[in-house]
This record gives sequence, structure tokens and C-alpha cells, in this order.
Amino acid sequence: MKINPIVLIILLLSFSFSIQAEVKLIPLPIEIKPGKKSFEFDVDTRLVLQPYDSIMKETTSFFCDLVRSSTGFPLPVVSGKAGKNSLVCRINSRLEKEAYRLKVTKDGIVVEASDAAGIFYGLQTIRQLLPATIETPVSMDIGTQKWSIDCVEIHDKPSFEYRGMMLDVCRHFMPKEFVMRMIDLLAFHKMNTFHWHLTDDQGWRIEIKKYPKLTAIGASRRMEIAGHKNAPDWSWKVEKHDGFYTQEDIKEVVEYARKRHVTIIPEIEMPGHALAALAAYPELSCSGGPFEVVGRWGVFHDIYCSREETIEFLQHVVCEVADLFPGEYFHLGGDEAPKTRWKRCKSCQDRMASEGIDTENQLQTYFVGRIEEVLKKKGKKVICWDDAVDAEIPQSITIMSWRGEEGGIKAARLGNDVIMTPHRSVYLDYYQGNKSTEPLTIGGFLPLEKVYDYQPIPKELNQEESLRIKGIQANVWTEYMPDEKHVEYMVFPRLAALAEIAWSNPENRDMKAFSLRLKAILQHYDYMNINYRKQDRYDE
Ligand code: TNX
Repeated sequence: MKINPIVLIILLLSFSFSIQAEVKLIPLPIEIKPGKKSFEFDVDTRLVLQPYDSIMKETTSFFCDLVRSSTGFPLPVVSGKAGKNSLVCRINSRLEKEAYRLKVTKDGIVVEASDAAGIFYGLQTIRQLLPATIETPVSMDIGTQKWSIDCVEIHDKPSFEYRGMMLDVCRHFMPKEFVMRMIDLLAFHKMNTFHWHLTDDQGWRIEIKKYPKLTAIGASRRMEIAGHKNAPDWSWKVEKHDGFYTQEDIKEVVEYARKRHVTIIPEIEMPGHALAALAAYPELSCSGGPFEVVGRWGVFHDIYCSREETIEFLQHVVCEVADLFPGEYFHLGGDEAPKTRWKRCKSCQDRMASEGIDTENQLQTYFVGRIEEVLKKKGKKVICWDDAVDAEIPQSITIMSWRGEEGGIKAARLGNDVIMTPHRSVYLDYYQGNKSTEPLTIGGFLPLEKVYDYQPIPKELNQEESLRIKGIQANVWTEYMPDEKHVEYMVFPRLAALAEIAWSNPENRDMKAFSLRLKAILQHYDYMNINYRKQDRYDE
């Protein structure tokens, strides 16, 4: 019998759609082969580690905690061979970084990976395949729950090595417990980077031992704007807002993230968005102040002066911060720094003359370079927002492209590494629905499907240049997000769309199938008590 090739293609496409839609996973794995029957966890299921060592124990411990608390099964962790009714986690050095293979048969499950991260992601996949009640501690009404998974074989690996989210804890402080919850949720979506925006005009949020006033003064503000900053009738709320993380808090969060294969990138902003620091130490500015920690949002003219004392101050600050974060990246900000003050400042102009610097933008490059010097000695790589490309930049700087894709394109062509985070596609502070029914935001419009539509590799780049795009990141600026519940509302489920773009094969992108899979993931969100935005229907 001859089959019409067009019919065959349609059959194949619809088959892949149905697998895509049925498998309850986000991000979608690269390859899925569904099987027959299912595996069921029960009171005798064992976790076999190959090798049985401390790294494997640590990597699998989140899964043990989850399973034990929701099912009540003991799930003993053992060494040795795989027997029946076991979940085996095995190192297989032939696989790529972060990749995993998962095989579920009726007799047991095997997860293989070449590194701990891959094992961890394989377990996150099992977690999503289990009934969503896995997310909640054992209770009377789930006593009859069957903890089964349909047989399947999955081969999986990420598209991008950098899969991140930034949280601004300056405009509104977020307690460390919430930061840890977000890190858990990043891991649930197979994301691996948390960018922690720790300093801005409205608050300095990290303890610096050498300069205690940064938090004694810089971490609190007296007032806050009510309403939208551009509204003609905005007014002040006299409401103190404060909070910061001690260095002990930071260490705790970093360790928490490490166990979940999430690297934290600290951001200490310069030369702009510096009013909280200037309120504490006005001598770091061009004019001498005084300043206050502002309760309004926007871009402010007073920035750090480029004089030597300020640079030395910041060198000390970043060295203290760098010692707390084991990751290789360090973010120095660099966005929205008006040069109004520098143009009129004798110290800055003298500096330009003595260093042979022609423009104030180039002076910013020099400024950042001086801070980079000390970070390099600590083995760190610097990231800057794409405003940096308005001047010449050294190749060592990684560019985070936020104003659009242009900065990233330019940087990739120059041979710099790039992380894509264009505001129109991945700013989770933008409206996700109709303005009239949504809570107030900064503006913009970014519904779920628009996030899902984003293509991180710009068409303008050739193959070699494309390799410079290390990954993508969603940004969560919190001017209009006063508390944790509000952050969750803005982040979920859009983060699920971002996670899929970052991880999955772009050829399998299909909004309808994604929406169907999302329904299953939303059930997990429900049991995790996430305050996600509920849309009437996700499959329309
Ligand atoms: C621009 S993105 C900023 C932030 C604001 C954000 C609001 C970037 C590097 N700078 O300071 O919070 O817009 O969407």
C-alpha cells in the first residue's frame, strides 16, 4: 500500500502534538517515547544510588523529602544493584552536561546523567510526572492516592546553558524565605541561575561589614509613591519600607541554591541607580549631597562620582560581596546612568583629561573596568546591562541585553558573550492581561503567549555569532509588586513559558500543546500554594 506523503506528514505531526500535549512536563523534553503500563511507588520502593556517595545523596535529597512527606513511604536510600521496585540514579559519563535519560518501566525507574545537575533534572521530571499531590504533605484524603507514573523513555538536555530569572529586592524587599522559595521554583522549571538585584536608588539590601551605613541608612526609606509614577495625581504614602540581608542570610541562601543547582549572580549597581548608597555616604557623589533613599521610581541624575575615593570604595564593596558568592559571574549593573553630573564635575572632567577619555559613556567603561580589575583577581567575570555597548567595551564583559535585542546583537558581533533579556519579551513586571482588570503595573503588555513566542537567537546573527548567546533571563522589577504574593502573581505562569524557551528544542514550539501541558503544571502550582494568575482557559 502506498501512503500519500502529505498524509504521512500530517499523521506524524498530529502524533507528535498528541505526545506533546499529553506528557505533563514543562519544559518539554527533547525526546519522549511513551510506553505501555505504569510504575507505581509504594512502601517498598528503594532509591539506589550509583555511585552511593555524598554528591548523589545531596542531589537526590529534595526528591526523598518530597516523596516521603507526601506519600508517607520510607523510600530508603541504598547502594548496590538495581533490583525490582527501585528508582536508580546512575552516573553515565557519556552524556552531556546537565542532560539526563529517564526510563520508566513497570518494574522500576532509571535516571542517568553525567553530572549531579542532570540527575537532579531527571528527578524534577519524575516529580512533574507524579500526581500533583506530591507537592503537599501527606493528608487523610490522599490515603487512597496511587503514586504511579506511565511508562516512558525520555532523552533530554537543555538548549541554553544560562536559564535565569532576576528578582529586584530593592524597590520592595523580599524576605530570604521567599527568595529560597523562588529558587525552589526555578529548579522545578529546570532553570539554573538566580540574578539577585541587591542595590538600587530605593534601597541597599546587602550587609557590607566595612561600610555599615549602607544598610543602617541605605536600607530604609520614609515614604513611597502611591499610584503610577506617571499619573498626574500620584501622591505620597508615608510608609516606612526597609529590609536587608545579613551576610549570614546570604550564605544560607547561596547554600540553599547550590543544593538545587542554581547559581546566584549578585548585582551591585553602578554608576547609576545609586541613591541609597549616596544617602549613606554622600561624599561618593559629584555634588556632595545630601540625598535620601527615594520612594519614587525612575531614573535619577545623581550617580557615583568617578573620583578615586569612590572607585576604591566600590572595589572594597564588590570584594566583600564576591567572597559570599561562589559563582563565576558578578553583575555590575550599568543601566540608566545619566551623565548630567559627570559633565559638570571637575573630578570627572579631570579624570577624562588625564586618562585621555573622550566621552562620558567611555568614562563609564573606564569606571566599570576599574571595578572589574579587582573582581578578575577573584576569578570573576563581569556582566553589565547593554547600556555598556553605547561605548567601546572590552571583550571580557558579558552583556545582558534588556533595551531590546540590538545591544545583544552588537555585543555578539564584537565577540562578547550575551544573555538575552529584552523587555518586550521577558519583563514579568509588564501587564499580562487587560489593564482595566489587572493590578497596576509599570506598563507594557506581555501575555503568556508572547513570552512563549520569543526566539532568543536573533535572525541577524550568523552561526558563529549565535554561539555567543549563552541564554535567556526573565526580569522581575518590583516597583509595583509590594509583596511576595504579588510577585508570584506576576511571575507565574509566565515563568513556565520562559523555562520552555530556555530548555526545549525550538522546533517543538507549539502554544496549544504547551497550554495543555500547563494545565497539569498548574495543578502542581495549586498544591504548592502559588498565587499564579488564573486565566479562564489556558488552551485558547
Ligand atoms: C528599567 S531593565 C530598569 C529598571 C526598572 C525597569 C522597569 C533595567 C536594566 N533597568 O531599573 O525597574 O526598567 O521595567
